[in-house]
Amino acid sequence: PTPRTVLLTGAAGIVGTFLRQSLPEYGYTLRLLDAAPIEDAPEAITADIRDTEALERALDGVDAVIHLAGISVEAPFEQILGANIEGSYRLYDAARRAGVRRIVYASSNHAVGYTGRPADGSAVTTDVPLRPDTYYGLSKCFGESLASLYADRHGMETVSIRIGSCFARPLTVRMLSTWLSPADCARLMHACLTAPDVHHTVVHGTSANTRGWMDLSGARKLGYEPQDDSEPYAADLLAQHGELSPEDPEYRLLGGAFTTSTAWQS
Ligand code: 15L
Repeated sequence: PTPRTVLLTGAAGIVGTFLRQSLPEYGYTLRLLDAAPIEDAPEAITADIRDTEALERALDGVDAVIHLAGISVEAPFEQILGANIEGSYRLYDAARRAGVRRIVYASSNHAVGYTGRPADGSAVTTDVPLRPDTYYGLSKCFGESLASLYADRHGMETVSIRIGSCFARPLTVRMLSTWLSPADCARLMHACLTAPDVHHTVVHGTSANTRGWMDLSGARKLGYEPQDDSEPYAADLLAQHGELSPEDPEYRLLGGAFTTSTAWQS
């Protein structure tokens, strides 16, 4: 059965804001939770993702969860540990106790950020070894494993999406390959919420980019049909920045500049 009421954690973030706008058109009623208040949604629950009482309230009567909450870039380990690792555990366990069947998790390309671009021009599949490029990426590996555990142990239906780059438009030359348009993000979430026979699965989340190298067959199997392509943005971005050199991590490695990020030292 199609879930009707969906809890969106991290509803104030970039992806959360896109989905707050797009998902109601698919017929969903959204419950919103974020650590930060949401100005145009006074009904949203403002709470830390580790606050189990707030999670119980947020999950009451919910059919499915889209779990976006957490730090979305590299940060010192202690911060990642709290918001992303403990936070995801608290969310999954509260969802289990509340009897929620399905969780769709915003994982990231950074769980496998050190994966190299295939020399033969083929696409990277979702069964490559985990190669996190940051503590942030490491927390996404944890989230995917948590989803696997809760599917095997508790029979929950879990989909982890290794999202490329979800912004209104691609912002860098690398993102011509990794872009997930806001409209395709909604299409993908809808597919992940409604696909039958889900146990635990990991899929990629990008648009149908001409320059893409993240294999979308898993997402397509769930019913995702991307409609957008970053190519119309290519001429402008290339005029501004030029083509990437093959030695540049932005070209060579899936995680791009995250592979050289030193934000964890701050
Ligand atoms: C991510 O996982 C980040 O949340 C986002 O800020 C982008 O940087 C994206 O990956 C990306 O790889 O472009």
